[in-house]
Amino acid sequence: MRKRQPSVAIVGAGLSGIALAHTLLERDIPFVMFEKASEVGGTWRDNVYPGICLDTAAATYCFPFAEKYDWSLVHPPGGEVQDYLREVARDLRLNERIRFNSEVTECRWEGGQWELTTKDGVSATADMLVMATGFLRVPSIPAFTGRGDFRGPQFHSAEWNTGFDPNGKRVGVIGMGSSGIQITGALSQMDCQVTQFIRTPQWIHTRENHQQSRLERSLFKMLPALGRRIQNAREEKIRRSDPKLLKNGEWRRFPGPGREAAFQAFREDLEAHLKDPVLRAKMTPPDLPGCRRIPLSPGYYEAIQRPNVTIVRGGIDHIVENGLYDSHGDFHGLDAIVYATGFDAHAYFKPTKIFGVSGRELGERWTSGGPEIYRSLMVPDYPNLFVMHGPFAAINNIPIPLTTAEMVGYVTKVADYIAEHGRALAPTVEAAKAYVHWIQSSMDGTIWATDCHSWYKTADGEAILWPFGRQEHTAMLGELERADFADFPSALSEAV
Ligand code: N01
Repeated sequence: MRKRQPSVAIVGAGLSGIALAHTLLERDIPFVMFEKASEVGGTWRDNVYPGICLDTAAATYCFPFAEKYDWSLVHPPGGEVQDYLREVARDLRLNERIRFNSEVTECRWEGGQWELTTKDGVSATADMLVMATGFLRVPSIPAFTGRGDFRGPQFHSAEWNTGFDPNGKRVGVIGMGSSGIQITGALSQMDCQVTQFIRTPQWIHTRENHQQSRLERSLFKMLPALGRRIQNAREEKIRRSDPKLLKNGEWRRFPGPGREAAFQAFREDLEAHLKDPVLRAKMTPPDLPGCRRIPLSPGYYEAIQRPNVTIVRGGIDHIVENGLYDSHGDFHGLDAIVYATGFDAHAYFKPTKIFGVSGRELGERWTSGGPEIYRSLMVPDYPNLFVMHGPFAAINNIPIPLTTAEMVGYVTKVADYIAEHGRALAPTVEAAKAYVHWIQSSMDGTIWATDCHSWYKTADGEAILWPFGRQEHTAMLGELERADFADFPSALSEAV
């Protein structure tokens, strides 16, 4: 039997899909990509609200194979990140290989391979299936009473109405996650009245966003390692003077002096920025910092003290045709409502239906039985399936391009195995259970084990994220532990 490389179907042309495609091109592994939109970019294509910017340092947000040295700011606007992703896709000539406007609705393991069907009824087959569909993709708008009665424009932050001009309007922003903070910050500088409705205030990282100096830029270009060290030193200096101890997130993981010191630093920062005791009380979060992702905002505290911004602490009671009533019963007249109310962070690949060996649908299986996952990537009974950034993935404390590169490395290890042996692989139920147990039992003592509220947690309060650091991540995806897998017949073994 002559061996052949397995073919790969990638669903999603965002950051992870592009990273994987690059590696497959390099290794001459055949692949096809499906993208439901008309261009690449994922979250950076979809989120175009005013004020959007990258909240990690851009220097750590590049693909290792496409380093970029000339970002306008350390935390550049979202549009610049989207331009970067577009350019990388163009340079890799990916656009020729991506089936745009092609939403995959169903994937079925049939005859030792994956059969994919799109919304338009087009079908395709591949030996391996990678769901690179992102983890904050499905917007969530609570079922507010009366929402349908509102007469003005209303939309989710990730579905910004680009034809909407906020100037001269009374705009309500519901929510104070990273999106609500950035939107309120941007609107506060326009000629509009902004009312932000905050059910739970968050701690904010007020780190300065500066331009890279010419020296930094040239160093980045000529000597990437040295340039990065200078950048890190500068970031470190900022961290020391302005919320401290953020370097590796250790304080999130273990109680003790580190956590107390971080709490103290955030509290002092809030007090230094908000002198008015009423506003300060309104903006003081009930939870310790670190349970949620801490939004970066150099100017948010200044923004909410501008005369055109009003903060309402509390929930929404109901919406009417010209505004809304808050949970205190007060009416707020509004011309537009922005729902910065977050995402279904546990949707993963949904609404695509994925049927494995037993014919059971994966989304339904996870809903009824909890997330059964191995190394946050693979699933028992679903051979050669990879869910990028699946349950318990490191979406909180390690730059996404780095974790993505390690996941891509793992996918190729499996590809090598199946090319060599002509068999498909899925983790055993025991191996997946052991992985989930390892993570769950490691949550003890972390900030996520406290009674705090965050999109990292499910409705039942279970934290579904990676509680360790980078080193553990690298080690976890370093080796293919053959004993953890069951093998299955594959269409590859029919190859001649
Ligand atoms: O969403 P969120 P987000 N009534 O879930 C409120 C990334 N990101 O889109 O806390 C009233 O954080 C909810 O209130 P509460 C980043 O990882 C990155 O802002 O549930 N309010 C909360 O205030 C981030 O963590 C960038 O009480 C309701 C808000 O809506 C993640 O995306 C930029 C409500 C939701 O906050 C999500 O951020 C933007 C209700 N019924 C986002 N339901 C970058 O810069 C919800 N809320 C890279």
